[in-house]
This record gives sequence, C-alpha cells and structure tokens, in this order.
Amino acid sequence: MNNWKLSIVLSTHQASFNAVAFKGDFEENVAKIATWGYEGVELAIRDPKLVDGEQLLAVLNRYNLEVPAIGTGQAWGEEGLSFTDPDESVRQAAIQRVREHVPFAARSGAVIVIGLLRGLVKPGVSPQQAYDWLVEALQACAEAARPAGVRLALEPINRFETTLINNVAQGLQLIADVGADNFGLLLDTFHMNIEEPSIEESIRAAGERLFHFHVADSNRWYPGAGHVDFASVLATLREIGYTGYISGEFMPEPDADTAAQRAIAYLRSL
Ligand code: LER
Ligand code: MN
Repeated sequence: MNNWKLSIVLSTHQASFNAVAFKGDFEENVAKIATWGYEGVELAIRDPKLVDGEQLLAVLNRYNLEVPAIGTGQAWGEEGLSFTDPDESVRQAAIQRVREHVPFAARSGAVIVIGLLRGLVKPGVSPQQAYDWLVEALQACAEAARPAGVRLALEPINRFETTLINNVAQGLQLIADVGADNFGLLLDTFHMNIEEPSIEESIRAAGERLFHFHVADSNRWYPGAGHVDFASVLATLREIGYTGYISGEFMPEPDADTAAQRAIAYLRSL
C-alpha cells in the first residue's frame, strides 16, 4: 500500500517522553526525515509560547513536510497541567494551553492531540468528578478551536499510563458527551494492542471520528518489530475511508535513525 501519507513524531525541544524518537537539533532531524521519504512531522510542543511557529514552518516548507498533528502531552509530563487536576487553576491553565495551540494548528492545518493532558483520576477525586471536568474542558477547547477550523483528537491510552479513557468504546462515549463535531479520536496501535478486544473492530467503530493515527508495534518499537498485523490494520483504515496521516511514534531502538528508516520501509512494503 503505497499511498499512505506517513509522518513521524518530532519534539521541538528536549523531552523526557521515551517514545519520541527524535529530540535533538530540529532542522537536522527534519532534513533526515524528509530524505527517508516521510511527508510530515508530528510536532510535540510543550508550550507554543516557547517556539517560533513561523520559523518552524519555514524549515518544514524547505523540506516539503506537512504538520498533521501537534502533541500537547509534554505540558503534563514536564509541568503537571491537566484537565482533571483537583486544583481549578491547574485545570484552567491546561485549557488555556490548548487555546494557545490553536493559532499554529490553524496555520499548519494540524489536529491538536489531547493525550496525557487529560490527566488521571487523582487521589480524593471521584472518577465521575474527573470525567465531568474532562467533558467541560474538552467542550471549552473544542469551542475555542472551532472558529479557526481546528480539530481536536483525544487518544485512548493504555491503563498503565492513565485511568481516564483507555479504549475506543470509552472514547466514543466521551465524544457523545462532549457533543462537538470538531472533537474526535487519535488511535495508537501500541495502546490498542493492549486494550482493544479487536483492533480492526475498534477502528471500524471509530469510523469518521478517527482524526489521526499513531503506529508502533506491540513492543513500541517500529512497525515490523513486533506482532501487530499492520497489513490488516491498514486494510481496515482503507475500508473506513481514513485519509489522514499514519504517524510513527515509537522508541528509538536500536536507534532513532534506524527505527525511522525501518518503519517507512516496512509500511511501504505492505
Ligand atoms: C502519546 O501519543 C502516547 O501514545 C502516550 O503513550 C503518551 O504517553
Ligand atoms: Mn500515541
């Protein structure tokens, strides 16, 4: 299957999240990624105030790369912001952070990813309270993004990383509760392999609410290094009419360059 648009996650600065393969010099990494045949880079941006969006786009334009998605989770990992913190000022800061991502997302055509920024059920908070805060925050973010034509995608994340929204069924219930047409899902084969009864059935259930797609193999190495059936996954994405990016988010094993080259070679070979 040769006409999928492929991207890879790239952090705009040093990050501690270990499945971001590339974290060093931005332009050097962009140049390599383009040479290997990727059409896009998914940017992990902790705080849009700290990056020069125009400069990033100028570099990406030089290498003809698009930005299908912007990851926001570093604001949780490095700053502790979340939609479900018991401290209201932290919740508001998380919503504000997403609002600040909107202009660059609109400018680049990227989906804003809501991953770990949703937080988890903190001690002393009931699961229902956390869920209600999550719904409210997502409604506020979706409303802020809509006038700019920007979409948000929440990623179901496996149970070892969060206690809120681990699978597609929960994600679809959340979509119903948020009630915004610019809010959908990002699905990640690493998490799906842990949580979904059937990866294919869950992709079908997401249907047109699938806004973005991450690939890593069962061991979170590059596709082809584990036992996820990517031929079947890609066939199912085609079946539901998904036309977005397939974005690599895997560990830099045996090293970042090798992983990125093996991923694209494998996915293009299917
Ligand atoms: C981010 O896209 C992701 O998949 C999570 O595992 C982040 O921890
Ligand atoms: Mn992911």
